[in-house]
Amino acid sequence: MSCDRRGMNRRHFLQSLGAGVIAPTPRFTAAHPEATPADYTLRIQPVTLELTPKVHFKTTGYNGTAPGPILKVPEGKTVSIDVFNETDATDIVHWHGLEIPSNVDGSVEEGTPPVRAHGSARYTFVAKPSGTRWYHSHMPAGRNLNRATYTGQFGFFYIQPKNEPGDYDAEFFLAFKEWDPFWTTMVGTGDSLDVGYKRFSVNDRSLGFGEPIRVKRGQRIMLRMLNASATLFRRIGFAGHRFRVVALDGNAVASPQEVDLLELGPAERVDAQVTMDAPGIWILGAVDNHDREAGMGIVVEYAGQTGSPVWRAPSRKAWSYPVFGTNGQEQTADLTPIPLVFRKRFISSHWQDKWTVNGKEFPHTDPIEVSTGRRYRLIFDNQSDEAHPIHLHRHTFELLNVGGQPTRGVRKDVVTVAAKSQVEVELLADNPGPTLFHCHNQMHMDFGFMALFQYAQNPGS
Ligand SMILES: [Cu+2]
Repeated sequence: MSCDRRGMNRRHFLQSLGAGVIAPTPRFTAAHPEATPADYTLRIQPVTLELTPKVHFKTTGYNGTAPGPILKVPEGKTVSIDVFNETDATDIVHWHGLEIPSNVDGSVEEGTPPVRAHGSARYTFVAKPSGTRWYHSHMPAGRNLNRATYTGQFGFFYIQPKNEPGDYDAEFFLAFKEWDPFWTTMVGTGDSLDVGYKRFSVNDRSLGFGEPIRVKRGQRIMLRMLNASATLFRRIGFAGHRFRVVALDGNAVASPQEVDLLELGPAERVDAQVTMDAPGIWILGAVDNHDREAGMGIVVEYAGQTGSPVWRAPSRKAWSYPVFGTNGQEQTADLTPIPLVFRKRFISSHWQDKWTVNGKEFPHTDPIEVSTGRRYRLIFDNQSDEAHPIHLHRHTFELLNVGGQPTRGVRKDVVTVAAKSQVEVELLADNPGPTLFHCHNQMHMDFGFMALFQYAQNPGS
């Protein structure tokens, strides 16, 4: 993890001793005489959630809560985070959307050491780039629905830009999450296994049971939203209001637009401003009636207003990334193409499907080789009949073409590739080190949908 010596010190070493847990990795044994405590501590712990009053539900989270604490760090700051694993299973924390070295990124596939059961680790890195990032467990779950992103192990990691525009009166962090997963079969051909959920929430409360978002007429609010689902796409509306989308996956978009409806694949983020100009008591939540009524929503309450919260379905249901970009006519001839073909392999009914990248399942997928400083056109060719949230670690890519529509100016780290369609993105290979590439659907990544980008060794470097 932290090979950076700023992260190793005697006080931390002693703290580790005091807690009776020392990860047997070199960073803890090379103690320094000068001590500094970590900036943050995350404790992986069992948590009991009360999404609705007096109904208790057990999962795993950070620091006794789920979501975990919101980490707010200025861009460019060197941040140290101690992770104590107080569970009986190995885990790891991934810093999603940060451009940091492989050995602290939080992926064992890239070479980050895992955090053993009852062990600890310190992660030290420079927080960048600015924007709405997040952190979450990055273990395989396989058939165990009490692991990884099926649990409450997630939280916001907001990296404050050096010059925060600040043209809003209040900001709110909203994570959309399903709980209590169970195995079911997929509607459609084959009866393959799929995951269903019994409970739904925004942050740690179901609709109607948490504190409302309290606003005043005339305010402008900033909503920083995350789909923390392990497997599900999410459509979100805000009765009586429109979202002005200003950033996707934390990155400012070229053309901010007002929309009625947001769509977020697993791990995607949307930052949207809303002008509070419709006094009342409203619901912001899932467009899907079942999931919203089962808890995926939050009440927005104007000062001085009373009554029951009102839901109205968005009038227009379209969502498309290029709306937030430019026409994308810039020269792209110097990009080296890398085709990545995604296919499903049906195994049998009541069994998980397997997934292939260029014909092979992880860990047998071929490494994708890139060279430092070069630009690539990644061609995500989804030949399956399901949409996939495609994620690349440690890098931000720019959308070039979405289902035949050229664009520029939308930069992301997860992109939803619709069924039987293609998305092309530009990647600048500027962060050497093993880099994980995968579908962010936990079940898909666990059953083959993963590959590793490798940087070529440059002669003389
Ligand atoms: Cu997928």
